[in-house]
Amino acid sequence: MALLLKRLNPDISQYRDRRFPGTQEEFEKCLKESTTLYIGNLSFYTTEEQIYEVFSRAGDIKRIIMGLDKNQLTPCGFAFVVYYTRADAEDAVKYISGTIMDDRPVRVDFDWGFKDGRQFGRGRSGGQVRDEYRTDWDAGRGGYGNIVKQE
Ligand code: GTA
Repeated sequence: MALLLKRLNPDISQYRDRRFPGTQEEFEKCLKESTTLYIGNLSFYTTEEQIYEVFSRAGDIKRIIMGLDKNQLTPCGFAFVVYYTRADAEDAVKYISGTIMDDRPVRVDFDWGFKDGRQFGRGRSGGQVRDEYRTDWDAGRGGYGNIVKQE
């Protein structure tokens, strides 16, 4: 019963994609059924091969989509991993979240599903939004955040 309640909990992800083309209910339904995961807090230097190596431990991978800076077209610290089955995606969330890759704990989040265009950072500078606002130095993610760099 506890497991069932957990599975139906709408807080399956803290993240809400403001560009999702539907209602909150439709968004939550996608999250509960999807075989797509968002992998965050990656180093810009982590490769698709490394992601494959780690995430295939949870099951066969259908597709990996690297997140790209929309201006430079270089990796900008996230990826989508698509499994063939929901069970494998759930195992990856359970067992791979927090795994250290290139000295950083990766964040594994359920995702509503990949659509073309979602591979690009949405920050004004081309990378991820979080890298616009960061005030700390992060060598694996291009140094200071973009707003600090511009000051
Ligand atoms: N499933 O957690 C996620 C996730 N994130 C963070 C991004 N994506 C995610 N998908 C899932 N789970 O396809 C997806 C997006 C898109 C791609 C790139 O990755 O759906 P993005 O990171 O560039 O832009 O997305 P996004 O997601 O639209 O940014 P958002 O939600 O505004 O902000 C993300 C984080 O940035 C916030 O949680 C916060 O930490 C920081 N941030 C945002 N605004 C500010 C601000 N004004 N000041 C300080 N920090 C801020």
